[in-house]
Amino acid sequence: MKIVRIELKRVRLPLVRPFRTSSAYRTHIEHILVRSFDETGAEGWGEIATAVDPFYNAETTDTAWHIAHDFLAPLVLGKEFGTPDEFRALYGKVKGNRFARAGMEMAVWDLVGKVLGRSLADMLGGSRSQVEVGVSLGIEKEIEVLLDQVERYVNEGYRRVKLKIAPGWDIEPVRAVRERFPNVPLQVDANSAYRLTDAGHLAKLDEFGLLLIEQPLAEDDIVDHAELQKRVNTPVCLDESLHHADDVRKAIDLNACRVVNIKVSRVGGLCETLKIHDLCRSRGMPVWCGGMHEFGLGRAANLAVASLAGFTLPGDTSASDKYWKQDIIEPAITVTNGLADVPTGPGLGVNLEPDRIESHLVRSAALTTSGVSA
Ligand code: OSB
Ligand code: MG
Repeated sequence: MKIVRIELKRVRLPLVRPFRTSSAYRTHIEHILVRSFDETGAEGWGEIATAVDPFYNAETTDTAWHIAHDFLAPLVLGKEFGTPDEFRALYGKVKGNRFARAGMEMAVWDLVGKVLGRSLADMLGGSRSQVEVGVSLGIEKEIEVLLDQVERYVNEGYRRVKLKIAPGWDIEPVRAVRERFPNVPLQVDANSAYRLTDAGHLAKLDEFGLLLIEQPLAEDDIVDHAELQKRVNTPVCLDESLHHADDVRKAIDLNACRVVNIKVSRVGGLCETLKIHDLCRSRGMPVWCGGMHEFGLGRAANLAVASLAGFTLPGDTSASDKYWKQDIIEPAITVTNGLADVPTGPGLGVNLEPDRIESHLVRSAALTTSGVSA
């Protein structure tokens, strides 16, 4: 198989509700859709799920455009490959920039699945037809507003609640939620807002019976997290710090975490996701599937990933309507009683809505084996 044409489409969707974390405030999400064609005209789609700012990690939607357009596409166009692993080797010399690489690779998995008539979950080796999902709730101005949000999603059946925390918005909101909802499975995400010197403060979260505390310390750290884990009882979970399977191996060896968040984007794609899943399974490390406010395309990929046996904790893949008034796929992703169906159609198994993509389009480009065509 060869990729002979790649289209990039930057799409901007408004969030139904602004989302605040310790590091960013967002009202819109801008992701790049990758549409790849093989020599027979078959096509596959992927999603580059970057933020527009470098506040989660170093990549942005602009840098991902640059890497995909100026490096990844030229490296793969017209080159023969058999499997997604062989495809990613074509741009193996590109360092970092894993969100851009993940979106490129996703389009090829979709394409291969469509050609073979196999779903992504089937190709990955997934073993469930439905997955348990949770919800991720941003920082609010008032605790009452947060409590209303928790109530809404608990009533909708979500299997666990994740609260974003930051210095000044941590012990109090967590205590308030725990008092009102004594039995809800609860976890928190700090998006790297604390330092090791805050260990004593973070240990105050121990009394709330949290499932985990996600990425309390720096996004480029593993070592301090190991020290922190000795000083708090709540299991530490790493997100930002884990870029690939070797990072995960080191984190496990150092006891830097007791849970791993796997994000397809953050680790550079589905091939690396599988490697990390297999490693964690063999080491008895529980994993769950994180998210980056994906549109329906990336959301479908997350559900396929979460169908793998090692994903034993509910993920962040909420229904489309938690984020979008109108997703770019039809039907949208839905959640009933805290369960989402793993897509069964070929490839990612979703139907894109071209009109919706066009009406939210910010920028597009097309590249072929003979260069840039539009
Ligand atoms: O750290 O997990 C995170 C969203 C954007 C960027 C980073 C994160 C998140 C979330 C929400 O927590 C996950 C989702 O619902 O997509
Ligand atoms: Mg996180």
